[in-house]
Amino acid sequence: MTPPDGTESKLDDLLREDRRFPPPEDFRARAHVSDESVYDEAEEDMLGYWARWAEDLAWFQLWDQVLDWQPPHAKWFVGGQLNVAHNCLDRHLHGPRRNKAALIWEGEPGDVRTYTYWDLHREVSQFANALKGLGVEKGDRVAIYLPMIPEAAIAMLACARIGAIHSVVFGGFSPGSLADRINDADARVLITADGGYRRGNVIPLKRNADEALQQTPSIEHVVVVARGWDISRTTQTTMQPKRDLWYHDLIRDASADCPAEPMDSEDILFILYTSGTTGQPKGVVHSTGGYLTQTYATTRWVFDLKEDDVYWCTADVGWITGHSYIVYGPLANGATVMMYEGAPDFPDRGRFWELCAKYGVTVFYTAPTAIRAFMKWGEEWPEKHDLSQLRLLGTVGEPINPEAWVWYHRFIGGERCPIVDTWWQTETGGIMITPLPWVTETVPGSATRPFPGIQATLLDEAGRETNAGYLAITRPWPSMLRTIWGDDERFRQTYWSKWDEPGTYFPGDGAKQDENGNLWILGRVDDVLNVAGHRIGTMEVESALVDHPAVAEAAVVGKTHDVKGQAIAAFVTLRDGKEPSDELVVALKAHVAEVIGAIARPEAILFSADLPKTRSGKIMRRLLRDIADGKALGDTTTLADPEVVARLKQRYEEEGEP
Ligand code: 7RM
Repeated sequence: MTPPDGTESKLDDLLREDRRFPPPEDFRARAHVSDESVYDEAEEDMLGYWARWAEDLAWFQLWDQVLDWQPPHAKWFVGGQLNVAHNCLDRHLHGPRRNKAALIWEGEPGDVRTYTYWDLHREVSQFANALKGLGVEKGDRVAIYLPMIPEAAIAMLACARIGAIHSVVFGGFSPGSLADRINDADARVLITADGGYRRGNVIPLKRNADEALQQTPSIEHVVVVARGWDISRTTQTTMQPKRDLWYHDLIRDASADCPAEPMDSEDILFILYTSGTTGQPKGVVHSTGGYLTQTYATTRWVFDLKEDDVYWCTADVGWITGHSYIVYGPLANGATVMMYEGAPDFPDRGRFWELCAKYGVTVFYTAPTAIRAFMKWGEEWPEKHDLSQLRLLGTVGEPINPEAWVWYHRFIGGERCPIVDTWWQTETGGIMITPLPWVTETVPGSATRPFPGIQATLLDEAGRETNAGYLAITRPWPSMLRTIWGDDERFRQTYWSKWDEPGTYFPGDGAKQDENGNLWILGRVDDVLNVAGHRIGTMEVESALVDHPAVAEAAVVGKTHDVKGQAIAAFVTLRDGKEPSDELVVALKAHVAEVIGAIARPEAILFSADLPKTRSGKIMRRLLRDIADGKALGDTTTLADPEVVARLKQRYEEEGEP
């Protein structure tokens, strides 16, 4: 295998990690379950085990068959009927939970809204009726481009209620990226807002959407949420008569009586686009019964959520973590979910800890990149606030370095909170590899072992088991992706064709297993970058660069970054007659941000008259990564022109980061 750059030495450091953290006794004593036998029970009867989880949900019609597995296509709970919104809301209205806070939301400027389960059910039902009024029917696609406001969850649940398929597009994506996603899914309605707050600024979402809407013929209506009382004025929001409608106008007139549509277990719940190894993001398709079963189960066991917990996942709803662990998993559990709109350092670097103290957050789930930023800002920020309510911490999105883990444990968790390092992907829908905080002895940097019922192993190129190689999932799981929207062939090729053995899923990550059986996920082995926990395809950035009139060719690689994990470095060959300049560096960075979104803005751009290529014309990314990281050059004998690299490397060292 080709391990991601630097993983060998990184791994040696990791495996020297010998600190062990057994589950605290009091935590174990109060957990839903505390018995290790759950692993064996799941192994003995995998289908019975998942069926027992599914039985916790409310079904309109029970399934006839737990699993129909025709690799790579799986159907879970075949013949069953249920509705996700019904499970997340209606089910909780009959007992004391009806008056419990489902959602506690704080905007960046400090405005607060709390929705009980009753409130949330009412507003979701009203909005569901409003969508119906706009002609949205079961199976139609609805694009959602919203900031982190309650309406994001409401819109998702409203779609689920009527059987419309939502496609949430992260608010940081550009108009072009939004348009691509709308067009790929052929969405009829777009739900957006006049703006959203980020680090004291207003992101003009409707203005971006208007730009996207120039090239999205399928959109019939745009629903606009008025985020703040003066945002529309500052962002100069304009409404196109008939097409554009204010959310509050629709809600005002809508009935709160909207029966939940009975959905087939395999009906599609949502599409979520994610970066792959080509320039085109993939529309990952998730269905209903299996997805809800696994997100429900993992939320319950990994976060051990109880009635009195206040649970906060800091992800954005535009990512899978927001779908599964802000909205569906926690609400299916009847939990109280905290949601925050803005940046962690606004108005100061203590904002997250202030929020934890203010709302008494007990379970906190974030990303390693955020933890590394907190570390850098210093422990004086968390120390200013009372974090004594916290009882469990989680991380997701990228490998966590042991230093960050230990810092998180000490300064956020007060050395009393277990940490769950959860490995999973957009494609897996739910958590796959994770400690169970009530039984697992954790090791900083290791996601430990598969969740009960999940089977993962490490394989080499030839498909032989190994203790260092590619991560592989060797059995179907309920929340697995069902296909790529409109491209089942790509689904087969990308995930199910790496090895001959049918039904072996290739996630694209490298991993090692230590002598205790703990898994250490090392990161991507394909051309996908992980920048601050966001997946970005090198090809996407390359296409955006080549789209600029001055650029002939571009090669993009990840460069080690102490906070973001990886940063984007681009090697660019200019067209004849174009000269390298500082202005062009600035212009190219801005161009990429404009084409894809700010998350894809390269950190470093280096001009080069030529790029290192193999004799067959493939760009040698490994060498470019070495150069970007300032490492010694690897083997260059397969290069067409070894001189190219030597010159590039010398220049990079002389000029440093432009
Ligand atoms: C949930 C999410 C998926 C990729 C995945 C990995 C990396 C995620 C961990 C991790 C090491 C972890 N979905 N990744 N979690 N690597 N340890 N606990 O992040 O689709 O956006 O990204 O993220 O490389 O393939 S995602």
